[in-house]
Amino acid sequence: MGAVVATASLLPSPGVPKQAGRSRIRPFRMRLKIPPIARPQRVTADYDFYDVAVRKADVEIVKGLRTRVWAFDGRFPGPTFKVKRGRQVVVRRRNRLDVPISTHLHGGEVPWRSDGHPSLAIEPGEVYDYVYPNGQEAATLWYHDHLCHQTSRNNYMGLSGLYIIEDEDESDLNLPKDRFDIPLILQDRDFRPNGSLRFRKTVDQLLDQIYLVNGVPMPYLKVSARKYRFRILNASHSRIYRLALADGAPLIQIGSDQGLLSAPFPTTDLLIAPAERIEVVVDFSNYSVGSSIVLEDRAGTEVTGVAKPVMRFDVASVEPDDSSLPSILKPVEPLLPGPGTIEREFVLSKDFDKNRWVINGEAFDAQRVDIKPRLGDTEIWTFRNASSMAHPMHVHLVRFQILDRSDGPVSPGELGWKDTVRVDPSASVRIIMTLRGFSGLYMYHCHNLAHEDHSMMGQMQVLAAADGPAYAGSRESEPPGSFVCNLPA
Ligand SMILES: [Cu+2]
Repeated sequence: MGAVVATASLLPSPGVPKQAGRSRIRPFRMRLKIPPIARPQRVTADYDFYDVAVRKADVEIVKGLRTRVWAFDGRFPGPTFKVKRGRQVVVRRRNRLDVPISTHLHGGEVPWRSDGHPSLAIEPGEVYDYVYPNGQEAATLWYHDHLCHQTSRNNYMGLSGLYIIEDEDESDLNLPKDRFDIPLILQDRDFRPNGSLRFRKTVDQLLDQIYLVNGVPMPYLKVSARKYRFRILNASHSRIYRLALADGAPLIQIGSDQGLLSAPFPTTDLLIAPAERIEVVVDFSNYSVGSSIVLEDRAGTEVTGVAKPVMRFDVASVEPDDSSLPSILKPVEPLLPGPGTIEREFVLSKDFDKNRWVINGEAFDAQRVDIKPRLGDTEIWTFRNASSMAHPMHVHLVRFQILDRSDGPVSPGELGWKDTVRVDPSASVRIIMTLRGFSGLYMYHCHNLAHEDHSMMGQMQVLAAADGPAYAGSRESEPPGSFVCNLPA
């Protein structure tokens, strides 16, 4: 069965069957779409209320074909939430699909019952209200499906979108905003000749050759000769991109997973693993109207010798630019270990006998609590990769800083607050965090979705602080024994 892919010269894809028939997907034929901003259905004194149907929809991804997706509000990707720090939000999600779902707010400091626990499924026909306090600093978060053992499929089918928290510290900086502040959601996909998504179940990785940005294959974007802010999210299953502008111009990184860096970091080489976010400013004022700049993926070029196009910026006009790029963004105070710092080690490996991925030898079990960190405590976690694949490790609830990598220095672009960290093959990474927010059941796991499903995930029961609830909304969770996490038939 031949997939609908572009010509081999444009998209080198060793091992992938050539298309049977006319190529429908070529780079730079379709315009970048911007996901719509979600609108609250009701605004009360205490919170904004959103009502979102999760349903099937037929959308045009490949020109001239309809693709059936599972989508928030029928959108692929889902609508972008733009919320203010300190303003509580309730999102009601109505499951109109034929399968259970569970929605995680990735990077969100939220009560555990709103965290999308893989066992807290919304069954078909059911409704669930997620409460998002938005007490944290400005950051580009995202929401996506987190259903037990089906996260990979549910995400592939379309269940993800952006969730942006804004605050005054950030808006005071006068970075490029509004139509000059653009999300770029990266996903790779494959399609059957009829346009349907070609999901495959796998334990190791799912890499596809068609790059989508905001659900459009290798699009173009008309820009003005001025500064832009791009919020890049890697929402792919397994793919790690190495992004660069083809002409070697700098991408100026200003933020990572959990908000702004201390200072801008100009680079020509942006490594972004699944679930990570990188924010950049690109200044097109050095280009004349009529010029084009390709954003490309240089991962694997050592082998193929050919970079793959991601999208193209077409400089189409000149516009005034009153935005700023300050040399100091937002100081990130380093977290320091103290006498009471707790240390934990997580060995990441494959259990070849059972053909699954494990943490400290254990596959995920919803009935088992793996660790019990306490609110207010500072902890250092070592992720030791005892395998030959990279693992982007994500910790729910907390934000952390990267202390060191065994295989080289920590990039300046990784020195901000993070919630996901790439752990390279056979290497170790140490992270440091202070538990804050809410007590309850939260997950930590690999964000290669094939690994997450099979079954590189652990469960932590975050305990209330020793001197009582330190944060509003804190409460002990119910014991995990009340959960089921059925393996799919
Ligand atoms: Cu992994």
